[in-house]
Amino acid sequence: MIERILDKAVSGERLNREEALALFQSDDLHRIGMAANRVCEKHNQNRVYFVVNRHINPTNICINRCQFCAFSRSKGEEGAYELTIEEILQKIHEAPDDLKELHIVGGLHPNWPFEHYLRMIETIKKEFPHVHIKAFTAVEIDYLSKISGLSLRETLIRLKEHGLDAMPGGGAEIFNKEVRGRLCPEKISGSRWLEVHKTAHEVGIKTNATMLYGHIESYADRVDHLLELRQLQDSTGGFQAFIPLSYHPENTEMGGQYPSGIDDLKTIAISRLVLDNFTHIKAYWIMLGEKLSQIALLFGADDLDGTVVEEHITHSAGGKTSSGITKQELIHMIKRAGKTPIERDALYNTVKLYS
Ligand code: V47
Ligand code: SF4
Repeated sequence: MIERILDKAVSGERLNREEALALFQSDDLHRIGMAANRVCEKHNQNRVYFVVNRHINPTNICINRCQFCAFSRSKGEEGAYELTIEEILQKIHEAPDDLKELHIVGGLHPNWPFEHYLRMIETIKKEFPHVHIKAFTAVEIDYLSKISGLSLRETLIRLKEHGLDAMPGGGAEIFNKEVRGRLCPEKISGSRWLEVHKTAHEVGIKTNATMLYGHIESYADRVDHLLELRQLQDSTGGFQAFIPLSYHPENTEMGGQYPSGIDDLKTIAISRLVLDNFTHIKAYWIMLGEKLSQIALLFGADDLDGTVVEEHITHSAGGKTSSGITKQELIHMIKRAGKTPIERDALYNTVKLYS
């Protein structure tokens, strides 16, 4: 049964909801993975991407307090922090000279005004004009639009004018209303998340997309989530990469278990097969672990993210990986998977090919 579905995907035909669901229900991981690898090679040949980047989380103070988030704190709570712009600049100064991307996301701070975010981006851009700024999830953008009183479009244009180059894919979680209501009742809806990304694409900001899986959602919820993303990508073409995010349960209100390695690989592979209009599928090594993310390169992923340096969101929730990795280690992982490492910038321009 799944052979026909996989043949269809490999020949470039689009999978429908029932077919995608049948793949999730199948235990034939090898066959699914091989098909995903072939589809991946159609998009990217033998290339696997990575970026010399640094993550910065300006604050963990957040008014939302999602049930699965172990990173956030309320204002005044023990462990709450807020970085000044000078402290952020200091962190970037400590990064290597070949830094290409800053990934900046944080909580919804109750008091910071919109001007603070504009100043943050502008100051970074002035001091580091050669570094791409990939910042603010759709959840933060919606919040910035609220606190500034500007429309979504105007908010995004102002951020772009001050130096925003791209947006990360966080905050998508699972679009299904009931599941989302239990995971993150305070968070913007799935349709608002999609609207923010649509508007970003319209004003010329490329973005990523994610899906948080392995908690209380069903396979059908995952499929519906992927189909919503595929539909928006058909109309805008503004997504660069899709990143499945493997749930980490420790220190969270939700609790539960880690998804299995089998589920991680299956989710990467099926994402590759369903999202026929996405060029890149990212195996985020921070969440998958170095060894499983290397295997994921044979199951449809063509990107490992980057050097990262400092990571709080996954590590607050029981992440077992180190917080950073060297460029040489990433190159080694990719080469040993039989692929060609490509160092990229935040917009997937090639910085260097390592043959
Ligand atoms: O928005 C929060 C998720 C996201 C947990 O776009 C959790 O290139 C697992 O979006 N277990 C932030 N996940 C990370 C993210 C990301 C990471 C790397 C690259 C890119 C990109 C985006 O992490 C949050 C939320 O969806 N998250 N808590 C948790 N306990
Ligand atoms: Fe806040 Fe984001 Fe954590 Fe939700 S996932 S509590 S929005 S930092």
